[in-house]
Amino acid sequence: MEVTGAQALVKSLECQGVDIVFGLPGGTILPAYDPIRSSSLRHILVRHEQGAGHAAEGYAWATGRVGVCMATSGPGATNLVTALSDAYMDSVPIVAITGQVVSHLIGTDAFQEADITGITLPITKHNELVTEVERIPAAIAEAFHIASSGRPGPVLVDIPKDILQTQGPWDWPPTMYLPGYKVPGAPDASLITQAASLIRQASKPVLYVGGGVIKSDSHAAVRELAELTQAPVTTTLMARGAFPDSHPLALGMPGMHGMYAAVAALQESDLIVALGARFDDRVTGKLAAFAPHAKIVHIDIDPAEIGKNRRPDVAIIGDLAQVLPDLVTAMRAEVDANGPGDTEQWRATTDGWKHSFPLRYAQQPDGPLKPQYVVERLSAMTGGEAIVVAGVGQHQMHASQHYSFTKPRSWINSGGAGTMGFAVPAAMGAQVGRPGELVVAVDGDGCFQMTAQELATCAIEGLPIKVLIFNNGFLGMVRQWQELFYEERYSEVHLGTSIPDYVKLAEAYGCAGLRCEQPDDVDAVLEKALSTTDVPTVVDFRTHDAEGVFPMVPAGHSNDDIVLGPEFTADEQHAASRREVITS
Ligand SMILES: Cc1ncc(C[n+]2csc(CCOP(=O)(O)OP(=O)(O)O)c2C)c(N)n1
Repeated sequence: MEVTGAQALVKSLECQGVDIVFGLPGGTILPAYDPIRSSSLRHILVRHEQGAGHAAEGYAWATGRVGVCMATSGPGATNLVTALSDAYMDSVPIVAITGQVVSHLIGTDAFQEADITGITLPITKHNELVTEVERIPAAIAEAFHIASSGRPGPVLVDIPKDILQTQGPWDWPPTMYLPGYKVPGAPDASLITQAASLIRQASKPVLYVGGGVIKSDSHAAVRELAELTQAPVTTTLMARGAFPDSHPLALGMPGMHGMYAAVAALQESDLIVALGARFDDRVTGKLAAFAPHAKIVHIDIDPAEIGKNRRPDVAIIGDLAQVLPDLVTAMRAEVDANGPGDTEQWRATTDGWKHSFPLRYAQQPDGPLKPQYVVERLSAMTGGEAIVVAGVGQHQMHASQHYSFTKPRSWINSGGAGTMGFAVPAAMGAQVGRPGELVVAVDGDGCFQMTAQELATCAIEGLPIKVLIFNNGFLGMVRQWQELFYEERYSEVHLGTSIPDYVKLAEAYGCAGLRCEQPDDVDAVLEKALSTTDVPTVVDFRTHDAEGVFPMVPAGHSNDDIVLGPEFTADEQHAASRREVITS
């Protein structure tokens, strides 16, 4: 059977099981938009291609499936770049399809020409400029295979307009030809035994759980391993929700704005078991001073991560979904043969740190309204059951710290790239992927203004996301750094709280708009927002403009230099610096 390239593209997407595409058409991708009309695909017309990219990411984070976005050539394609780079940093499986100028004009500076495969080469797992119509089915099949297998990531397929218009054969499934692409196979059993033996012998083990645990859906095995070994567990910014925060073994998030107990436990540990984590600088602080006494077991699907930042003692390359059940079995055998490891003393210490140096902030009854309080109320009122999506900045850290996560795929954020503007479109994508569930974006006033136009998309498409703007009138996180490291010389961080009027803006976009200024009103406003399901809702929370995020390890410093923050006394800080436990 002969079809046009455009038809082959759309049929390939259908055969691939795609039902949602986020996109915005233009000249070169136009041929593909015609068969979309009569296809089974639901196309969501965004207001900006960056929104399509982040929506595809949000969809992928929330569902575990590949998110798809589509754009025209030139500026349409370059508007996807930020989202592709974001997806690359956070290993999010998305496929981007872009139109390209007609083949004979490539390289002539034609109208809306951009070398998008060149531009995105370093920020995609793979990309391809399709040069023959016959390639389309295989190019799409390969794109989905590469995006979703091994360490997931973004793939871009660029198709010139004439190729979309040319007739070619239709055949599915196509033969994939990926001679250079290898996904790790079964893990080495002897290494798993070695890891189990190290874990049993350790007296201060810590499970360092990264985003790979969520991606491989291995949270249940992590819990088994933790309970079997009685090792405390830290969940990185990428892994929030992989282990319930209410679990007695949970230490919370490590790193620059991590819980004191998580940071201290890694520093003092004699064995760190890194699971789908990458020893990112925001976790390790000054690398040379990170966890100086710890042996490392590093399990990751990407061989490039092994030894990249910290040399492991045992390295296991493989899919956590395969490795972890084997490790749990080996651990049981180890415990049966040699008895359980002894972590009692260690547990007492880490529990002591948790109780001595918790998150602390002061909400006065008459205000100003603290962002931490809003997150805590959100957490309590949703029972940790919402899908929380964050922007980038102080609000992101407050959300990650103060929301008590109960399950995986309930936290979606831009971890590696730190992309302001991520929250609204990513929440949109999450809502598309999990209709009927409660999706709440916690956003900053700065971030929100970068992609707020997708509220129109949400309103029109019937996607009742809730957007909680933490309106402190500042680019708060930058303000905090200027306060701490530039002697309070504030430079270009003041946004002001009243322009735009977020309530009116919400209404203009067909959403409900609410405002909350006082702590006493938080519950009622949240209640109203959470129960509004016919339209998206935006809440303008007027939050304290000078609130900082603590604890904090200053960038480039050792994690030993962790600062508890202004709510702690000098004596408490002193005790924390010496890793004491306060008993009174
Ligand atoms: C696209 C982009 N530009 C700049 C930055 C640098 N940056 C990081 S956090 C931040 C401030 C964010 O302000 P806001 O959204 O109001 O959140 P807040 O920190 O006040 O909670 C900035 C400018 C970034 N991460 N992303």
